[in-house]
Amino acid sequence: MDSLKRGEKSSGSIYMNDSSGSSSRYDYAFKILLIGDAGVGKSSLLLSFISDSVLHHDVSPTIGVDFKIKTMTAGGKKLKLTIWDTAGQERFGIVTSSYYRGAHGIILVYDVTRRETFTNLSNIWAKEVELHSTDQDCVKLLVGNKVDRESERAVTREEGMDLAAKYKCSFLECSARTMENVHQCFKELICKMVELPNLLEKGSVATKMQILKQKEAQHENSRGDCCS
Ligand SMILES: Nc1nc2c(ncn2[C@@H]2O[C@H](COP(=O)(O)OP(=O)(O)O)[C@@H](O)[C@H]2O)c(=O)[nH]1
Ligand SMILES: [Mg+2]
Repeated sequence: MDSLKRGEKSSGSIYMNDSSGSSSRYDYAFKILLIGDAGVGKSSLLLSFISDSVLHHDVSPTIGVDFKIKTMTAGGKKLKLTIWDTAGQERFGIVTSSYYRGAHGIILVYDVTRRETFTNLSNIWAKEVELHSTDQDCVKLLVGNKVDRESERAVTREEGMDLAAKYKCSFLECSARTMENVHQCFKELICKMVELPNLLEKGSVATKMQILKQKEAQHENSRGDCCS
C-alpha cells in the first residue's frame, strides 16, 4: 500500500482500483497487455521494467493473470500504466476477451532463439488480438526478446521487421536479462499511445470519471423507478 501512496507501483492478480486516493492524481490511465508464448520472457520484461534493474534470477512462472502498476510522466502528463501479464492462457488455450477489453496497448513478444514462438505470433496471437481487442486505436508493438543469446538466434532482425511491417506496428529487439532496450519498448508504446487523440480520450481519467458519474446517475434513476 505504501508503494501505492508514493504512486510508484503495485501488483496483484485481479483488477482493483487504487485505494490510496482518488484516481484524479493521474491524467491518463492506460491498460497495456503482454502476450506471446510461454517462456518468451514476458514476466521478465515486465519485472525488469518495473524494478528498473537487471534480473539475477528466474521469475516464477505466472499463474493465471497478473498485473503491475507503474506511474510515470510523459509530456508533462502523469500516466498510470496497468501492465497485464498472462501465463496459463498459453498452456490451457484460454484467452478471455475480458483480458483484451479496453486495452490501449499490446506488446507481442517472441523469443529470438525459438522460431516457433515467432511463427505462433502470426498463427495464434495476432489472431487472438484481432478477435478480442475491442479498440481499433489500440497500439501494438512487436518485440523479439533474448538478444543476449545472439549465437542461438533463430529469427533474424529482418524477419522481425517484416512481420511488424505486415501488422503495421513498431518493432524492437531487446533482452530482459541485460535490460537492453527494455525501457525503450515501453517508451515506444507509450509515445505512440499519447500521440493518438482517440486513445488519449479513452485513457483520460476525467472522461472515465464522467462515465462513472453517468452510470451512477442511471443507477439512481432506475432504483427510483422500481421503488415508486
Ligand atoms: N537469456 C535470456 N533469458 C531470458 C530473457 N528473458 C527471460 N529469460 C528467461 O526465460 C525464461 C522464461 O522467462 P519468463 O519471463 O518466465 O517468460 P514468460 O513465460 O513469457 O513470462 C526464464 O528462465 C527467464 O530467466 C532474456 O532476455 N535473455
Ligand atoms: Mg510469465
